[in-house]
Amino acid sequence: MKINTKQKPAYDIIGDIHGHADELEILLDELGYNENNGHYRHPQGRKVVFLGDYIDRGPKIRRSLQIVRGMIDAGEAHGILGNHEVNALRFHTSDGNGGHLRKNKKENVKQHQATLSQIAEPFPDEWRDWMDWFAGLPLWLDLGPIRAVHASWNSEVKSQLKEIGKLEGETLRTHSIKKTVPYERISAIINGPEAILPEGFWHETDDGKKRTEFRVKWWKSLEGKKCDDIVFHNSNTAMPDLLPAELPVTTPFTQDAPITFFGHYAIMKNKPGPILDNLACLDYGAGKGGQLVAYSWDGEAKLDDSKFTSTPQRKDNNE
Ligand SMILES: [Mn+2]
Repeated sequence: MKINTKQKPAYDIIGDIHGHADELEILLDELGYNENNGHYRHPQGRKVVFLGDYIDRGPKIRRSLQIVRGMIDAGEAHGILGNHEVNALRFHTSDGNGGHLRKNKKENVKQHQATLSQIAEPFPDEWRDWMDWFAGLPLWLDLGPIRAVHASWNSEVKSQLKEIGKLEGETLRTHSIKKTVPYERISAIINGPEAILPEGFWHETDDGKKRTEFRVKWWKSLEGKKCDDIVFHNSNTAMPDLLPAELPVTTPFTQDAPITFFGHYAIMKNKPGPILDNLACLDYGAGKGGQLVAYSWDGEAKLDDSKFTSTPQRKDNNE
């Protein structure tokens, strides 16, 4: 391979795909990638960073996985784990007591149904291979001037999990028991911190579910804030002025931190943009009728509004 040492690394970071392979191919094409020898690559050597949540929800999960893995195997991309891949590993792994690490109950089956119907049931051997591949994906990526994580960057948890290795066998089991420290560590990274609304309050999610937990803006200090200031979700329900009784501990994100990209939060807005000069969420709800979004990074120290690329919103958008 010819290495151009003068060429600075340039990355296209892509948010949660959730089985929308057609949108992924439109986006890759728009970003200048071409499919050659079975995988996409960029003629100028740009690389893709995928932020996890490749599976569930969409119509072409198998094709999405083939594109993502094809690029990673060929050295054209990096990819990290999303909560949906970790959930899948748990869903299909025995807990040693006749159940599974993630209960195969109705709501969990529903969340995973598209993957079950499209891959796990028709191609069980192939599905085992996909799961083996998930297990070896990293929980975050630190590329120096930029970093990537599925939901929330947490330096403390990152140092605690740095030796975790492949998410299989005993490692997967010990990190899959709810209300334990190892489970919470993984959760901090792939689900992000949540708070519980003050007693008597709930909100309705865009799936129509009533929830008392809500996702918080983990890059802010939460002390002394109202729920409205710290909530990060797409609920239409007004938040109470009262503060939750207990708040998760967050480390406020500083201006000198490397540029950090994350997904997971399904922002249902038309115009993508950064949250801070050095922080951007790239999940604009492709799995829920929204857009698939990329940010093209070329070495700049501050994120730039004009460097987001998105696919159009689909007609099945139920907003
Ligand atoms: Mn997610």
